[in-house]
Amino acid sequence: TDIEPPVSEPAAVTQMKKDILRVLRRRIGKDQRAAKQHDWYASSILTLRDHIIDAWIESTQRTYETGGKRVYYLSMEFLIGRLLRDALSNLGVTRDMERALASFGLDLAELEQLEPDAALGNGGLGRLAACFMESLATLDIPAYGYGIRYVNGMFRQRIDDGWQVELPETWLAHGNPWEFERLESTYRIGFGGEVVAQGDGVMWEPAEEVDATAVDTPVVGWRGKRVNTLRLWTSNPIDPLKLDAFNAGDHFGALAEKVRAESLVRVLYPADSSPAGQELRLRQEYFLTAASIQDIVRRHIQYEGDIRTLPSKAAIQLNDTHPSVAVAELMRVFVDLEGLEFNEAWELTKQTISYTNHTLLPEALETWPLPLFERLLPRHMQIIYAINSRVLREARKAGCTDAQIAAISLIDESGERRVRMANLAFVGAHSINGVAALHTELMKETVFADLHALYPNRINNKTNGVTPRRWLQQCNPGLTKVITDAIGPAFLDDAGKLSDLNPLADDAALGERVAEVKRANKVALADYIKKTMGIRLDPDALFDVQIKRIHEYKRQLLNLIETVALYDQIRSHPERDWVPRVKIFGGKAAPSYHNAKLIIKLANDIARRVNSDPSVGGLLKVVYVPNYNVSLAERIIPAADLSEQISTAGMEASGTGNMKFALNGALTIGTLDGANVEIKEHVGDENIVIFGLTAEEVAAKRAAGYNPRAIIEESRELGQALSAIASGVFSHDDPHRYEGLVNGIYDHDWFMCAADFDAYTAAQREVDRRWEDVAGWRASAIRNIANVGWFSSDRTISEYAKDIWKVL
Ligand code: DL6
Repeated sequence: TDIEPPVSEPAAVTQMKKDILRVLRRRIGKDQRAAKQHDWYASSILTLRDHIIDAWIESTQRTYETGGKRVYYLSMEFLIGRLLRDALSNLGVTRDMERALASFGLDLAELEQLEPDAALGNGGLGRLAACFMESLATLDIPAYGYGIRYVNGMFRQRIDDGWQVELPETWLAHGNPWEFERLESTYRIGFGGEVVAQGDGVMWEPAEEVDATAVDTPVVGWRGKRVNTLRLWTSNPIDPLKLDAFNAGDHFGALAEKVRAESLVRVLYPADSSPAGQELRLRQEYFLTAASIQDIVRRHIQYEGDIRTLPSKAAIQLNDTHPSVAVAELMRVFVDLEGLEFNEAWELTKQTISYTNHTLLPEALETWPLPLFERLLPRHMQIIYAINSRVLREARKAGCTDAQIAAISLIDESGERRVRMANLAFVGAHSINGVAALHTELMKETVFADLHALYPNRINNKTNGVTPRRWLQQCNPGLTKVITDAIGPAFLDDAGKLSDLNPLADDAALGERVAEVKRANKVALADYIKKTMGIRLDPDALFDVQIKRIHEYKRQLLNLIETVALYDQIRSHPERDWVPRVKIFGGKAAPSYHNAKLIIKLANDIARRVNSDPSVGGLLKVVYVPNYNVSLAERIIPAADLSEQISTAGMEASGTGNMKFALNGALTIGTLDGANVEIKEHVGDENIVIFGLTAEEVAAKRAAGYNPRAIIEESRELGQALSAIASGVFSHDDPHRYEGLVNGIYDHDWFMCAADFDAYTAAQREVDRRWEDVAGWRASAIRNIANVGWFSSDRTISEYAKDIWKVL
């Protein structure tokens, strides 16, 4: 490790070089000559991790010393992505690392590609949790994220002949240099069994038990201000090897407990909007919740001594209903283990817990069959009954009707009896928040109307946000540099300061520089697509992007139908001045979601046909990028000109992709749905293209009896596009493939593609018109960047901190 530094080398770089070589030798067991790329990658992370540890320990100590209140964010999903660039950049040592590695002939950008995406989440909800963790550390709020360390995260998507194929994601195959296993933080988690009388009370005697062990990952805030902990639980058998069974020759039986325990954390359920409904999922939810609550209570008792002060020292946020069994578990701890009276326990529980709702889709609201719930968690079932009788008595006293009482009840009695997790979370929380203004209003009017009437002060709004570190600074260094040159670096610490760009929006020189960066990002994306998919793209074409989970309400199908209509138009009117477009799609479908998988196939079928048709003359290209994930988003978003946010109004709770695109200077084409409504208010009507029915109009149309067939018969373009798809123009190998999909639009069109089609095509032509006004487009792009600083997750988290957690 004796290095002679070049004269001009900063001391920090020299030190970094020494550190990397020491780690390589001592921890990886290699010297410079023997080291492979992966060894350098691991050494770089371990070196950086050593830097982080001091700040981590210091942050923890500071919280203990000041006796501060901690935030606990319970989430079944954390969609983290890669951490190397994030940690380097937040610590301000990217350049040092680059130079240190360059001195060994290595390229940091190449090493970064070796890091697997930590994909412990499906989509929006999981990525929001990851942005929140980074913002909590940035705002210097003591916080723990609690989740599950899935061995296989979100599946890897391969596109075979246009079809989605799911493969296991093996992110841990080469180990995970970021994490620390904390064997001392191990808790016993029970399932099943019975409840027995004990003294004056009762005690749960589970039939099965596993151990939950903490595995910690440091989360570094901007400028390294604080390092918080993401604590993921892994499961271990209590008795890993039954030696007597093994010795008796039952080799598999001897390991059965180990296999059962490990299967608990084996996979992330890959459906984002419909509960899996399987016992293993409920076990996972309880496993996460029970381990986290034991950890929280243990820490509290250790430092405060008195369980009654828990609400003043701990704020537990439930990310959707997945961990909402926490309400019953905390009650169980208070009553059965700590000996509190039910009433007091109930007040403490409500003061400690708060809940975020992320969807109004009725099929996404989690419920569990009562017999299953009772078999797995018998004591929790008793507690839920006790809470229910209390709540329903309150409702009766408040004058609720039978119908209202049925809607408020924690038990759905309408068919097979089921436990309603959203109602449990609602009654057990002092705050219930939606994730965008419209969504929050709809919560009050629809799914929670009766609960809201009974408890009118609980629902509040916290519009989502995204971390500008990952979604601007790290993914788009070119744009970050241009902005810094234009308005100085203050926006790096306060995204609201991006508004200083507003007076410069029409400045031609700035417009030119922003456009140059966008073009460079498009060239880089085009290179990637050429290399990985063999499709050549024109970087001067308009890059029109829809990347997100594939779901009918998100209406990728509407975009595809419009693509077919455009394809038709270009061929019929080659004399017109068409704006060259590249339509980029990406996203995963839940493996059991038939129509979503068919939509992926359709996109690929359309792409194959359009891309090989010389008569469109390069005016239209269609690309389906396989295996969309966080890292791909970081590549695609900075290269987008147009952001497709076209869900049926009233169905997308918020969206966060919409914010990332705008922050990177893309214009949005979108409906008045989710956070689009607020983006429009911030960027101004002239800098966004809004079309289609409003949420109110969607509801009214449905109520009045919606007739898509009549609309299709009126719209020539729509009719032609649909019949082309249905008749097999894009599927010669199986002409009937899309008949069912298209018939669905004729027959019921639940997501109102037909109703919005004409407005959508008109909006697309409006986009073309704006694009042709080069200066106008550039000014709009700058106004988008300037006015979406408000959608920083720092703003969101500071609102949670002040209004809900009371920690700021
Ligand atoms: O709040 C984060 C994110 C929203 O931006 C999306 O609009 C919403 O669809 C998403 N919900 C989910 C899972 N749905 N459920 N349950 O990812 O949350």
